[in-house]
Amino acid sequence: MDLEKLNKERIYISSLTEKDDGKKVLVAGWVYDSRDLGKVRFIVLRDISGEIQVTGIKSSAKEDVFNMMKSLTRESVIVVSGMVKKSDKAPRKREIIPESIELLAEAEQPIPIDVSDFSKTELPKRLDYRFLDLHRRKTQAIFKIQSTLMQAYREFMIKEGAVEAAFPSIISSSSEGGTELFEAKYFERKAYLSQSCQLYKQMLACSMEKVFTIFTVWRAEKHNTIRHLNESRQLDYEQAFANEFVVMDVLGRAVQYIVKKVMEINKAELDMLGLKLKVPGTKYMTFAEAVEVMKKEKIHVGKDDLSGEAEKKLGELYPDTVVFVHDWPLSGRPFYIMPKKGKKGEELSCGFDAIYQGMEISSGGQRVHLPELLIERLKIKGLNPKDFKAYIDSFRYGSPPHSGWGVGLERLTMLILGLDNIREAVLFPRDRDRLTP
Ligand code: AMO
Repeated sequence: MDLEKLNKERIYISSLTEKDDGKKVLVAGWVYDSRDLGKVRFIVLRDISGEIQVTGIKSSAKEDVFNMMKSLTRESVIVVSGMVKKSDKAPRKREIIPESIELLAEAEQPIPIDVSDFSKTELPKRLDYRFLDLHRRKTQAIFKIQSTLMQAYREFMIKEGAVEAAFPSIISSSSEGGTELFEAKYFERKAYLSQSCQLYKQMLACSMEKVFTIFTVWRAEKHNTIRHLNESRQLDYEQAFANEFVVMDVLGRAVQYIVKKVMEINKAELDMLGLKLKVPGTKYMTFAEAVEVMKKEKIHVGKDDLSGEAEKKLGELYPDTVVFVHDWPLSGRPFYIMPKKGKKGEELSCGFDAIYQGMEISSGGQRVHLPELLIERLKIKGLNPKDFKAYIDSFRYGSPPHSGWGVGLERLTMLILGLDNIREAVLFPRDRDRLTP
């Protein structure tokens, strides 16, 4: 097959309309299904845009074409040249009467997983064969939507006047505190895979003011849950001259913009997944207020953390809402979050969490931009300020107050689409047990 010719002449199935009836077209894709009724043979051809029936009639078809229609295996890749014919019985109200069929790649049988719309293959097996699982229209729908989500995030941020940034993934010390770092050998030295671009986005915001990125992070946490990955992507934002309330507002609008774009662009994919979305509202509450709500609901919360159960309850009480919980106790927040005093002198922080559809999608806050305070906060958290010298020193020569947040891309995809496992929202998951494909 001349692939350049194919690219020039090929028509995507979803674009076939009345105007094509009676015309000769070239289509290419995968054999989704086939049926042999003796004198008539059908193939359902699927490309990335949709499906169409290809109908071969023994009495009028070329013999080699009619014979070939019987031998094609499911998921084989073919190019069909033929006439578009109006047909009330066919799913798209039209079918293609083939003049030639070329086999580009034969799919071996049996196919290891069911890729039909009615597939009951369990998630772990689907992930073992993710390349094949991506033949499924439902799987494709999820990742088409995720693509819109990333594109919408970029669009929103550019409209906000933010600059897109690319940060290093190999780092010399922790950026989030804690121990969940993957080690990497860096020549004679020990290095780590980045847990977050936190320190770099802060340094950059102190000159470029508004910065964003889509950044891959690695967390060596051993838990194996439906909402954690060991490698995930974050939508990060950082803004100078801003406190946590300024960036919570940006985050609320970003999520609204993203959901709206998905609703506009991905109507077909949302239909395929049987979903109706709503643009979320926003709600603000302090940590103390959230605790009061949970007391009434008899749900346990930690002294400086909300439990998964509490997040779930907030999702039930405020559906389709981004709930911002702010004014957290300082003890539960990372070293880089700015402290503040509560009304009764209690040690609070300028940190926040955003909860959407019952799960945390983001955390963030105002940062410590004062070197001496940063050293103090690092020590309190049991970290060695020497390991953070370059970071601390970056704030010595004119660094404005600044704030930001990070949203998990897969978490957000999972919650917008109501998926029951985060692995559904990542092409090739990395979790405690999975390193391939
Ligand atoms: P945090 O660690 O809370 O904050 O992460 C931000 C968001 O990223 C997602 N996320 C994860 N998703 C899947 N698997 C994981 N293991 C995982 N860990 C986090 C969640 C979470 O809300 N640097 C700060 C952000 C900031 O302050 O700017 C940070 O990384 O959706």
